[in-house]
Amino acid sequence: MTMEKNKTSIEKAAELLRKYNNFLIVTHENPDGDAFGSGFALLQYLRLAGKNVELLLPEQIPEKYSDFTPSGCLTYATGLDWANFDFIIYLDTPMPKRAALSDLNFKNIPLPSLNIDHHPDNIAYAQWNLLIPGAAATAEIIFMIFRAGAGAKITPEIASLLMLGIVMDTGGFRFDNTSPKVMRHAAELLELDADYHHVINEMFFSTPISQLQFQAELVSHHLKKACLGRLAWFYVPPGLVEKYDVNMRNTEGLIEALRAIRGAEIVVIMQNHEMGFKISMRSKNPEYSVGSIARKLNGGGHEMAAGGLIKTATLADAEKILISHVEGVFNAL
Ligand SMILES: [Mn+2]
Repeated sequence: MTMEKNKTSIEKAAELLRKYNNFLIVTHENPDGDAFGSGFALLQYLRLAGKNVELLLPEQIPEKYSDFTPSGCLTYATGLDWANFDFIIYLDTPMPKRAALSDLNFKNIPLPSLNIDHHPDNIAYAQWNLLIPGAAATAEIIFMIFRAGAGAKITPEIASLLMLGIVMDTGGFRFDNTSPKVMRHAAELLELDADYHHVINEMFFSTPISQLQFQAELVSHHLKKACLGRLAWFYVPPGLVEKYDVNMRNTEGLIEALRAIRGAEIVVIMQNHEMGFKISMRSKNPEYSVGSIARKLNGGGHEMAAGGLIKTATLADAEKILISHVEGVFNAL
């Protein structure tokens, strides 16, 4: 397979960061805490190493990350001049179509590239591909590269940003990807003076009241169950987001309310989409892969956390399709 051919090592990735001088960092659409944490950390580290570097982001940064956002992030892809860059780094992005490149065509980008990721379905699309599916977060891989010596030191600010990525992708060290290794790496980040309390406060203890009320209405009126309660989901009806004036981009923790339900093994948030219904799924049991469901439903992701799109006109059809796929996973054992 070609995928083996262009795989690279942590040492080689560190060497590439030392060698090139003008970096463009790109992460995935709808960036999450790991995309922001690893992107911001890499941005600040390369700046400290004296490099020119820009982080391309697809949208305004969600409120909860504003405290961690370094100055000078490039928020929109308009007016990118390739002459300003000699290297592009993709973070946490399993395939080009998920990259937050705005209207740029991936195939036309005239730069050597490095793809750093922990998604198991990464298709190794770059010139160099550092793919570690056993890592809990892309931020964990970035930490290993910095530790190997990539031209700067890991300041407390950079350690905090790496911690942010790790904390968000492990759900605060609660999810199944919480390995002994990631806990050791987190301990090293604490020793480097990562501000853990600030990260935890901003990520988990700063929910706006309107968002909790939005969640309460979902629990009271829009919580559905199937498969004897082993499948639970929220359908977010049109208008509810407006009623509470919440931004779905700020509700990363919403699915945790479903995950908390006793007996639920696969949990889903379903929302309207112009082509049907968008689903975000989590599994609480490593034997039940939501990644396998996502790959059949126009999506992808990790085995325990994945998303897709059900292309139907009606909610009832979308729910039928969801239930049949989840039953398939439950019955496969
Ligand atoms: Mn990630």
